[in-house]
Amino acid sequence: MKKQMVTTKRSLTLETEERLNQQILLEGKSSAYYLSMASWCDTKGYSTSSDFLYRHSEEERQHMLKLFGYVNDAGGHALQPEITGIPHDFKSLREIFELILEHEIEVTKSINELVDHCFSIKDFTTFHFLQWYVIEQREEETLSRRALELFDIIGEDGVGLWTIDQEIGNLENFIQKSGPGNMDAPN
Ligand code: OFO
Repeated sequence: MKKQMVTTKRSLTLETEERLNQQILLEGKSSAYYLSMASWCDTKGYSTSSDFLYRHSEEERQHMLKLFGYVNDAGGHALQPEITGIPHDFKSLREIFELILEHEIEVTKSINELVDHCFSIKDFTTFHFLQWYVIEQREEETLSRRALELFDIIGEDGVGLWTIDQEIGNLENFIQKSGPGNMDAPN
């Protein structure tokens, strides 16, 4: 039997609900991925990167919960995602930030497709809700790009890796202060 697209009691379509649940899965994966990376850094003595990634993992969980709230408030059902296949071993600190950038680009694509879908079916409420994620993705990509630049600028020899690890701790401040897309930034 064909699924009803819009119930009489809500405007969120079943397709949009399904897509939002896919995004929930992706945010949950981000959280698990960064938690695994944080733990790896912890065992290797990269304590600043580890703290940064533990915080980042928690932020991703909040991104997921924000979607839970939206879907359920809109009359849908947010589903606890099944998360598997998270790696536990990494080659280097640099590889971690390369993987983060790659992953965040995937997340950006997914958000863009979701936004595009909402626009095409004139679901402007969800479209509006998703703008927060659009801005967030720009910041997340910038953050990982800045992290990778540290490896090129500082170099990994001698105390290089130690210095890079320290500098990773300052990245969030840098993004908050200097991001031109930071809508909350004072003029
Ligand atoms: Fe949720 O921003 Fe990264 O994945």
